[in-house]
Amino acid sequence: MAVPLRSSTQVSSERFEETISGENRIEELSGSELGSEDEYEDMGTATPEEQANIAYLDSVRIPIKEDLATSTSITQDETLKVVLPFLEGNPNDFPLNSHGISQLQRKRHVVYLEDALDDYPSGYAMMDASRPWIIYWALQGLTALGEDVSEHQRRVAHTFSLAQHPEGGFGGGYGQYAHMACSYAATLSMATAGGEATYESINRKTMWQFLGRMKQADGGFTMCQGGEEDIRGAFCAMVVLSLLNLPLELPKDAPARGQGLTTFTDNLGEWVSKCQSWDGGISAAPGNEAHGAYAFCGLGCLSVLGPPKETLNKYLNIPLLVHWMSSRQCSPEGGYNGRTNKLVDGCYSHWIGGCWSLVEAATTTGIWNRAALGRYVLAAAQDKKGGLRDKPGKRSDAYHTCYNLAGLSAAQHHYVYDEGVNKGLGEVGLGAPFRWKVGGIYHEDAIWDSSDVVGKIHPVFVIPFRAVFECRKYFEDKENF
Ligand code: FPP
Ligand code: K
Ligand code: ZN
Repeated sequence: MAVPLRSSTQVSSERFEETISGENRIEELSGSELGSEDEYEDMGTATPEEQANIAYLDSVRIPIKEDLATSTSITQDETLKVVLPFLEGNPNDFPLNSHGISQLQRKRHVVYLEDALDDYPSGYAMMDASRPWIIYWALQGLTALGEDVSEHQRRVAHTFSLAQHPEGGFGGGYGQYAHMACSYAATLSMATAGGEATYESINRKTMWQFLGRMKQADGGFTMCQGGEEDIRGAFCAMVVLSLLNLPLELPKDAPARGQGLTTFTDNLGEWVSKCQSWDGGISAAPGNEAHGAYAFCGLGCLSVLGPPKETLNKYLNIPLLVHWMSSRQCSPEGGYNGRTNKLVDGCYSHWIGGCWSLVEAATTTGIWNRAALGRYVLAAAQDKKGGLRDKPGKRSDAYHTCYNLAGLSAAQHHYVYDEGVNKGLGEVGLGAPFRWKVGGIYHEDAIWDSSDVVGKIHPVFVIPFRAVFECRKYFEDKENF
């Protein structure tokens, strides 16, 4: 892709240098100043797609900068230097779609994720406790790319039968203590792989007892016995209870019963409410700094608890949350950061991008740029070696592959909460998440072609819709544990 005269990279990078050099800041930021007509004529033989990319970046303003350099402003400047070339040009030499953006490299990512499900060298031993996560990220990423993962059913069931703790819940592997995050990732993995034998390998009664031991008197959940209480626990517990159709009554021996609680949902909405911080975001626990990953957990938890329109509006200040979420979309990068004054990162394509689906079911509309997010994922987050990444210069991994793709799906699909969906399923007991459907795919003003559209992903459970409905149906049809 040779661009004679003046490459797109040069055009915007020069402006970027000018901007960070500190002179004429305000003038440079005033829209039309960013690109004169002459410069477009200058681009000579640049293709229409390349010209469109340059025009796009010229329309995206670099925020007003102060003279004071801090470690925050310095790392942000360095980040723009590594990201911009991928938005302006095509350093990966990927084939481009009809909008001049890198096509979704399905094959490379499928090979990458299949490999992530394979053996690991000894250096990865420290990752052993994260095995359920790695399996979940890989399986979920593969389904987002359109792959059938049912061939992995037996391996998945076997792996998790070893990681299941005799007293309930899942650990990272054989002999490890049960943990909320492992139980969440294990449940999602098994639901995604599907199949009766896989479902039957889950001991739902001891899982229910494990979750009962995690419930706290203030309404929240701990991550493990004696461990930290945070909003991940609240979300993971709700996901497992709902997908496995477990009873909402606390087990007889649940410690929280001693403090007057009787159900898993007692005081839960109130506890999540306390996690919304002064700036509108949601934090791990009351009083902490708001963060994208915890925002998704909070919204997900409330979206399991009941219809988002009811629960989100009841327990959260939505206008303030929308302001905080909108502020997370980085300009000109297009992707999201996870918290104020931090850097764009592909995983927040989901942790924040995915929040919009839930928030938009509770209020009229979100305030975000779907195309800009898609642009970041396709142009900057795809790794030439396969898999997706935090940002250019970082290695791809299963986590960033899964959540970049989930975020891309959120940008591309209109996920709709509809009371009329799935009549007969989820009529009692945490049934709200079974009311979602796809309303349509965004194509107008989009920067993706049909072949760049990833699969539909359930906005609360972040696994395929089919897996969600089949799993819940299977456990609704069972008489008891
Ligand atoms: C900050 O890391 C990240 C966190 C404080 C928490 C992240 C938590 C999750 C991704 C998972 C939660 C979800 C579930 C379902 C258990 P950082 O300081 O390295 O990154 P940053 O600079 O982008 O904030
Ligand atoms: K990060
Ligand atoms: Zn990340």
